[in-house]
Amino acid sequence: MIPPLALTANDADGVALVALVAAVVLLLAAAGVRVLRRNRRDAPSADDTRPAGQARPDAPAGQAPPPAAAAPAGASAPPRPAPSAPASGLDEEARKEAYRRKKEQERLEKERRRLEREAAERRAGEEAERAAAEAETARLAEQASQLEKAQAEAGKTLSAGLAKTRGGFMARLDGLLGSGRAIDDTVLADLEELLFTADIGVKTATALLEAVRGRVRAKALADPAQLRQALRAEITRILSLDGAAAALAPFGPGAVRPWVVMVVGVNGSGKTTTVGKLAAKLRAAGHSVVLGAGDTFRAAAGEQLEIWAGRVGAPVIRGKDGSDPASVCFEAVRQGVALKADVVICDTAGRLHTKAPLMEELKKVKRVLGKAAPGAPHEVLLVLDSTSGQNAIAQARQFHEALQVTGLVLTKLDGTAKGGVVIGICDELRLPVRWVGVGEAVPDLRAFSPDEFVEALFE
Ligand SMILES: Nc1nc2c(ncn2[C@@H]2O[C@H](COP(=O)(O)OP(=O)(O)OP(=O)(O)O)[C@@H](O)[C@H]2O)c(=O)[nH]1
Ligand SMILES: [Mg+2]
Repeated sequence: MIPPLALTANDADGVALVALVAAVVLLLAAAGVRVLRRNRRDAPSADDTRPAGQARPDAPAGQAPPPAAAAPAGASAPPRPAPSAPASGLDEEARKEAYRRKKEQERLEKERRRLEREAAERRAGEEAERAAAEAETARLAEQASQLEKAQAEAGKTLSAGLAKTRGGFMARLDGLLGSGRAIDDTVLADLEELLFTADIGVKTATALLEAVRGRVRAKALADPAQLRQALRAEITRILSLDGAAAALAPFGPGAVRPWVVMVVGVNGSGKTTTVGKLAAKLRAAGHSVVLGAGDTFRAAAGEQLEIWAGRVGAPVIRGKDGSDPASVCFEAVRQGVALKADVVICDTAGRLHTKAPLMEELKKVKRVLGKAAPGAPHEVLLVLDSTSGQNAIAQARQFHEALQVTGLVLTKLDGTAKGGVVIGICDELRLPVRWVGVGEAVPDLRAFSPDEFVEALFE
């Protein structure tokens, strides 16, 4: 049973003490709650980027933010997050910085590419300029070499080849006729002396003199220019054999196949060289050619012809040194027939024409050629060295007597002032000059044209 409540004085003091302690505890608890609340309010939320201590913009003015929800009872407290506002600000700054850096890198990359492109364009431009300069240099070099080649192919002009003759006989003639003298007997006497020493031969010199003398006496030639013109016309007439068909006929194969050419002349006149040059010209004109090394007398002659044959692409028939030249030439024609060649050219030995055995040997070659092919040889070419002057006329007469020469080749005109010999030979022998040699190269063998020759002589 509970006793009735009756307090003594001591009891009253005890109660008052307990009440005081309770009041202090309550006050302390209230103060603790307030501190806790303030702490909660001051702690920024994860998405709050405001600076610490600043009120949320959506919070009513003067109102403290609501306290965070209390953690469920019994749950362990989550790790306290790092203050979120400074971390977020740093990320943003880092992102902006990264963006700025990326942009800067892009700009630098773009700049680098632009510089690279410009450098490449500059290099390409320089390269193109260099290539153009090189192409131009090459073009000029090619042009120069073409010109050189064309000049070499064209060979010496006839005018260049006759320079020495012009400087001799023609210079003296011009000296005589260019002095402004009236044409009288003294001039004719000087002209006579000049013609007789001009390697054209006495007979031809006399004929030329007589042709102008009559006209001077008839007063048909009044001045030196007219006399010069009259001489020129007379020389042209002699060189063209008065237009004889043989003089005008072109050199080369006609209807006959193979067309056989026998080349004769004294030693060293230029026979083998002429055979080689002719073969080159005929080959260039599209003819097939067979060569016969009919000079079995001189050891090196066969090799010399072989070199030409190799150069022009023609077969060459050779015999042993000292073997019968007629049988070598016969074999050459036989080969020409078998190969259906257009032309057979036979070289021959060139001992002195005064030696009877040479002429007999050549006559035999000619006879044998006729047995190898009907009508052969179709051309007997006499090669004369123009430097031998008057001697060439004597040689021509003897060769013609023995072999019935059909055409002449005057070689080495480039090396002599005695080019006038051509006039004498044509006049005395009435044989057509087929070719003239004005140098050692193939193009230096030039087809003879009376007009061209006289033009080059009188220019
Ligand atoms: N300058 C010049 N030299 C020439 C000409 N024709 C030939 N020659 C030279 O004359 C020399 C003799 O020529 P060849 O062809 O060997 O004379 P060849 O008549 O065959 O001589 P042999 O076989 O010994 O009888 C060579 O050095 C030739 O290059 C010419 O028109 N002008
Ligand atoms: Mg020879």
